[in-house]
Formats: sequence, structure tokens, C-alpha cells
Amino acid sequence: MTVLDHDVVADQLKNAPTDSESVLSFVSRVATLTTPDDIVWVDGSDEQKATIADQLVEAGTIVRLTGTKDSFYAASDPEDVARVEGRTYICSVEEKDAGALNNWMAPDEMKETLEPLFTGSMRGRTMYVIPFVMGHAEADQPMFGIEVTDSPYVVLSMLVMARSGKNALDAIVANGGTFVECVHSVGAPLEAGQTDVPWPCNPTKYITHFPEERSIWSFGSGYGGNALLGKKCYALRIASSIARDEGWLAEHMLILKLTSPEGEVKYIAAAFPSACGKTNLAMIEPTIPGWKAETLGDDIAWMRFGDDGQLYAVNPEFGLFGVAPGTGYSTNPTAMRAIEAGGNIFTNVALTDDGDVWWEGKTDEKPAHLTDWRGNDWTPDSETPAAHPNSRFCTPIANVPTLAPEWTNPNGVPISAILFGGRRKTTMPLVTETKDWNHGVFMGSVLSSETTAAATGAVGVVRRDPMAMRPFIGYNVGDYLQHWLDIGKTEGAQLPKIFYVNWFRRDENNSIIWPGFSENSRVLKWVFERVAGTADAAESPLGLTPVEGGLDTEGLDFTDEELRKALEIKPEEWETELGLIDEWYEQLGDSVPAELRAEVDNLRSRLGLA
Ligand code: GTP
Ligand code: SPV
Ligand code: MN
Repeated sequence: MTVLDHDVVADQLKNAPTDSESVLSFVSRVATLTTPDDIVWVDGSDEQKATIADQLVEAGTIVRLTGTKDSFYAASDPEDVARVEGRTYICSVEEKDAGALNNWMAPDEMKETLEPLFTGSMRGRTMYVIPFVMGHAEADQPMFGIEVTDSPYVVLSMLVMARSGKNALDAIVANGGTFVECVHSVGAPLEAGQTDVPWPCNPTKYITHFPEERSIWSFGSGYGGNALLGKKCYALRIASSIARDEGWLAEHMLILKLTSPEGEVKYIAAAFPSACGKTNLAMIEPTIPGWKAETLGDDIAWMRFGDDGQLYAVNPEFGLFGVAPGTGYSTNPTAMRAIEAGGNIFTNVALTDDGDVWWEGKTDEKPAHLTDWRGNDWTPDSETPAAHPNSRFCTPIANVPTLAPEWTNPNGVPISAILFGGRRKTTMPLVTETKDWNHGVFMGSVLSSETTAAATGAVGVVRRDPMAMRPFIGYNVGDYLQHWLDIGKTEGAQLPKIFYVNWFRRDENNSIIWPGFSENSRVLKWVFERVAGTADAAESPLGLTPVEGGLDTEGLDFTDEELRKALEIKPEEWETELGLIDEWYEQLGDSVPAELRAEVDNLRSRLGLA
């Protein structure tokens, strides 16, 4: 074991920009273990960013684009393209606290497993120290972190995705020096004289969380949710565990502001699983005259009760890490304009011959020649996609032309409606309103979706994904569902209404029935009017459904028959679904709160299937 002696680390820390005991002791502990050649403190300055980008270009990790302003292209190792749920662990002290959906290992055992991997893992590399704050440093309860990483690609991405750098470090120190410790290594030490590869990583991967210590150790991957530790690891897994203790919610949700033609404003949050439409809905351009939508967040919402009993949501992030394929002027013009404004890092999309990027769906017409994400020549005749299905654009949220001004409010916006939804070919109607909070929590607890490329593994398989949080709940799923029920019992709570939506239902010809994308504004209008008390609804076994003519389809080429199919509740589909729900609750076992089991019985009897 080549551990740096204390003097070497002390020397490396000589020019540290802080004398905070907690910060220095964390950085020195990790440096002593991982033995980097050098330590660089990320300050967020343009100058430092430019130096790091130049080094990455030189190393062949990124390519500077000429077609989009201040933007770079990166291609990952083909084995490092998505979150690795099978390698993700919640290392709570007690196994029961990780629950039925998480991989678990005892903290001591995980530390013993990680120690040999991290020992000397940064040899030959620079260790970067990235102080960051999720949400606003001025929030009532600021949420700080420090990520140390040996990946300069992670540094550039974190500078986009989280408020990072000198200001964050100053705020950490000013607030008493506490932060979530985030340690990341690509796990590819370099021997003297060894040449590096463009995307260093390690076939062994561990994405590990210690909820009681509130620390994160990630090894072997440079990719998105595995490596940008402020995002899923902190803002969802660790934060959900903090939120449970403190009585708030950390959720996989977009936040949207809607203004009616009369000027009335409502804020909506929506949870859809990965690659199921959050970024698209967050940037929707309504097609109905007079309605306006503005963006607050596209992936994560932290919701705390305000003094008025309403749930206030903030987006803890600073950037977008959006799915590239399917993003184009016809589907998400707002995202395209944000990308055009520059400052992007694209990963695993395709390169055009004139120094720009392309992905399936960016334009209707395919370029005649590209370099695909694997570095091979590509033409429209190629049999494989040019961009990886989970390729991403990493873009400053400030670029979003529809960003709501409330985005700067450290304590967020009051949420009137929560939408749950997934990708289902059958069974789930376009929209339903749940009867009350518990019924809404039930519908969230049985949320189901076909799997996508956002995580490694099979794509297109229906799985249950409670509140779209299955891969992100940092504790026991049963406790999580109970926590949702408890939130509903909070004294004086002015709770949002909960809806369930499905943009992806198919007809007998396997065509998606609902046009989706900007036309989802029609569903949002109904949601808005239900919350405002101005739209009628009819009882249905699933809750409440639009009355005839209640969903505004004016100007849309959509027949009444198509609408009927989109909203239909088919008894035979629900018979199957109830069986699957029973199986799901069985899998979760005793942890399922009795109140939710009662909801299954109620649903069964409303469907006449009891
Ligand atoms: P993560 O960033 O992984 O959490 O994904 P996300 O939930 O933000 O998903 P995103 O908005 O990026 O959409 C993922 C895919 O779903 C894209 O390929 C979209 O084109 C497609 N999609 C989004 N909204 C709709 C819709 O209303 N209808 C249809 N048919 N497809 C949609
Ligand atoms: C998701 O998978 O839900 C994402 C992308 O938003 S990642 O950052 O990789 O988690
Ligand atoms: Mn996501």
C-alpha cells in the first residue's frame, strides 16, 4: 500500500484556500488514501475552467465544438454509459433500513471493500476539490457538499450542474463547516510514463451511500448519476433520508409554473421515471391560446412545508442533464434554444463533420455522415443509432429561455398539484385525479413504467417505480411510503392534489394514442382547472376523470374516439394490473403501510373485481 506520508499531503495542502478544520481534514484524509500527484481547489472561475477544458481537449476526453458556442463533446467508454443500479448500495447501519429495493452492505464491510480500491486510486492524477451547495446558499437550511474527484470531466460537469466553487466554499465555512462528504474516483491510477485513455474508468464499480454519516463514495464510473455526486447520490438518496428525519420530501420531480389566460398562477411538480418526460414537460410550450408555462426544475424537487401549510418546492440543481435523443425543435424547442445559448457538455451523442453534434430526433433530416458515439463512421443506412439512447446534454439552467423568475427564490414555490406518471403501453389512462392524499400516495406507490436506457439493463420491461424514486430512495421503501402518508397528516397542511398521467398509451396498431409533448398542455389545463375548482370531473374506479368535452382538444386533430381510448379503463387490463399490484406489495412485504393495502381493496371493489 503506497500511502503518501503526512508531509506530502501537508505540502499539497499548503495553498489550500481555507483553514477550515473540517474541510482540510476531509481533503487530507482522502488524499492520504488515494495519493494523487496534485490537489486543485475548484473555484469556479472562467480562467480555471478554461485551463481544465484545455487539458481535457489535450487528453482527448473532450472535443471543442465549433458549431455550438463554448461547448464540448465527450464519448465515454462504451461500458460506462448509464447509472449502474446493481452496483449502487445504501450502507445503513441496519439492513432493514435499506429496505427491499436497495442493495445493502454493512458500513464497515463496505469500507473494507472500498479501501483497497481507493488506496492509491488517484496515483498519477490530479485530485480536484469541488465545494458545492445544492439549492441556494441563502436558503433557511442550506445543503452543502464537497466532492473530491480525479475526473476533470466531472469538474466541468459539476460546474454546470451544481452551484460550485469559491462562493460555495465561503458559504460552507460561514455556516459552520458542515457538508456531505462526496468521494469519487474513476479507479484508474496511472503509473509513471503510462499513457492515459480518453475515458478512464474501472470495470469494478461501486456507488455507495452512508446515510447515517451522510457521506458518498463512488468508484469506477465517470458517468452522470454515478459520478456527479450532488445529483442523484446527494440530492435524492442522502437528501431523502435527511428529509424523512426532518419532515420534508426530496423527490425525482420537475417543477413547472403555469399561468392561465386570466393571469392566475399555479405551480405543479411531476414525477416520471428516468427518460419518461420530465425535461420535456418542464419546458413545455403550451399549444392552447393564452396559457403560459415557465420552468423551475427538470429532475429534482425538494419540498418543505411553509408557514401557510403549503408545500414549497425548490430545484436544488443549477443545470440540466437531459436525454438528447428525441430532443428537437418539433418536440422540445425550449431545450433546443437553451442548448443553442452555449456552455454545453454533450456526452455520447454523435459528431458532425463540421464540428457540431447530432442525435436521433435533433432534426427530421439525418446528416449524410457522422462519427457515432463509439467513434465509428455513420450514415443514415447504418443499423445502429448515431447517439447512444442515454446520451445527454449538460446545459446551464440559466440558458432556459422560459426560466421562471422565482427560480432565484431560495425557499421555492407553493405546489398545487403533483403528477405521477410512467411509460405504459396499456392500462393507465391519459389522466386521472386521485380522490385524496392517501389515494394519491397509493397511485404513486404502484407507479409503473417500461424501463429505459437511463440505467444499464433490459429496456422496455414493465417495473414498479414508486414515485419514480425506485433507484433513488435512500432508505426503506416501506418507511418512505409511510413518510408520504405522514406528510399528509401534517397539521395545517394545505396539500396539493395528486394526479396520474400516461403519455405513452398505445392503440391496437401499437401507435401512441396521445400526441404528447406540447399537447400535454391540454392535460395541464385540466389539472390547473381542477385545482382552481373551475373544471368538472366524473367519478371513475381510478378516481376522477374529465367529463365529456372537459379536456380541451380544440384545434387538435384528435377524435372523440381516440380520446375515449386514451382515457379508457379496461376491466380486463385492470384484472391483470391488480394481480401485479398484489405481487408488488407482496415483494415489499410487511413494510407496506396498512393504509395503502386498504387502498388496493378499495380499488378492487370500485372496479367490481373484489
Ligand atoms: P431523466 O433525465 O432520465 O430523468 O429523464 P426525463 O424524465 O427528464 O425524460 P425526458 O423529458 O428527457 O424524455 C425522455 C424521452 O421521452 C425523450 O426521448 C422524449 O422524446 C420522450 N418523451 C417525452 N415526453 C413525451 C411525450 O409527451 N410523449 C412521447 N411520446 N414521448 C415523450
Ligand atoms: C436519471 O437517470 O434519472 C437522470 C440521469 O436524470 S442521471 O444523472 O444519470 O441519473
Ligand atoms: Mn432523472
